[in-house]
Amino acid sequence: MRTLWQHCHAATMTGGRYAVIEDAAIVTSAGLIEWIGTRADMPSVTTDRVVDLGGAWVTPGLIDCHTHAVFGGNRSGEFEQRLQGVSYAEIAAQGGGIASTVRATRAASEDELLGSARQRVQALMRDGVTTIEIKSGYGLDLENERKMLRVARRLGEELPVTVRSTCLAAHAMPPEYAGRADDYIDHICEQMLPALAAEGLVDAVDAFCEHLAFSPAQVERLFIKARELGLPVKLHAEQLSSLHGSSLAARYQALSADHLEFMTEEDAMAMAAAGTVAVLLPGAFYFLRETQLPPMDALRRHGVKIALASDLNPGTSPGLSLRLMLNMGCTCFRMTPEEALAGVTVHAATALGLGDSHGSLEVGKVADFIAWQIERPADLSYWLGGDLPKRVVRMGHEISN
Ligand code: DI6
Ligand code: FE
Repeated sequence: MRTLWQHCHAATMTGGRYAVIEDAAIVTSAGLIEWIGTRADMPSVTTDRVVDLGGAWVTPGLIDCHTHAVFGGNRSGEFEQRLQGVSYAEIAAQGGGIASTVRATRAASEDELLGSARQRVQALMRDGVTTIEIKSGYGLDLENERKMLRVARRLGEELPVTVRSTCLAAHAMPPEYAGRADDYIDHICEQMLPALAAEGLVDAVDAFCEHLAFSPAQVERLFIKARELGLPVKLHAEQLSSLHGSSLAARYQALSADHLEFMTEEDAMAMAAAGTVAVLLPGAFYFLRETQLPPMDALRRHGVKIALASDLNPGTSPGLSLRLMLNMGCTCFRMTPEEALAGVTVHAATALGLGDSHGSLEVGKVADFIAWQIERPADLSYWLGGDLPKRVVRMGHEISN
């Protein structure tokens, strides 16, 4: 079925930048964009259907390229403790933090995890998200990491959203390996990752590179294994301190390095040279009341692609709105609304290895787009969340949300 979508303006995001077509027409067919341009330039084609978008602004479907959407329980009690002055590190030292979510996730059945994650993913979808990355990392053993990754796959099968799954087994130390981080990394490399990859559950491999998690040397062993298995890598780096994990990620042609508040100019240069995307997570910055800002000027000066994501997780960013992250990217990190929009479309696609098929409105790409009833694209960053009127098109078909 060939559909013509017209009476709209399009923010195409082609070439990795904010680019606009006024009075645009979009022809979709077989789930792909067959033609896009100004209505005046449209060649005469026969279409099965013509849709009037009522003067809407069309953007690519939004992409949330960093989430931990699957987990058991929640940590609102720890939020209250932190408001009383207890730090994230102190809570972790008392057996809370990631460890408490690991206990709750292990205790939950696959169907229970699916049920709670479905609601969170649907909340993101109501914001115009058509592609989402979901990490494991609260199971920390083969059986429970598998359970999380299976939930991620099932969400992609049952909801109209494209899901990329990332194995984050190297997120924290499982209690069984307390004090034996190198042994746990060996276990991931020799047992867990090969098994999960063979089951088709892993699209990318991630790790948490930090003093309270894994060292650059341990992460590198994991990256070598990922390369052997033909899997791309990404990394949580420089969130709380500077270990140059982002430079390490760049050396392994990582799809992305994420967080980055404490990165250096040299890290930015390495990432630019490797094409590694900087994924900024203003929800975690805000929720932890962080004050160290990512080096925006260095990232821009060296031409690093910048993505924005929710980091949806129970400990540091219970963020159910990617559009709220657009606002926070602008307000907290001084991004422009154009940069923020590129960060949840074209650069987010690259951060997931989907740059050839998603993230911009151009011929041959998947026809995922949102027609927003807004006056200007900057409105997407301006409102603090909330449900903006819109129509969501995924793979060329309008879906209700
Ligand atoms: N960095 C984060 O912000 C989350 N994971 C990570 O590596 C925190 C996850 C949690 O506290 O549950
Ligand atoms: Fe994260």
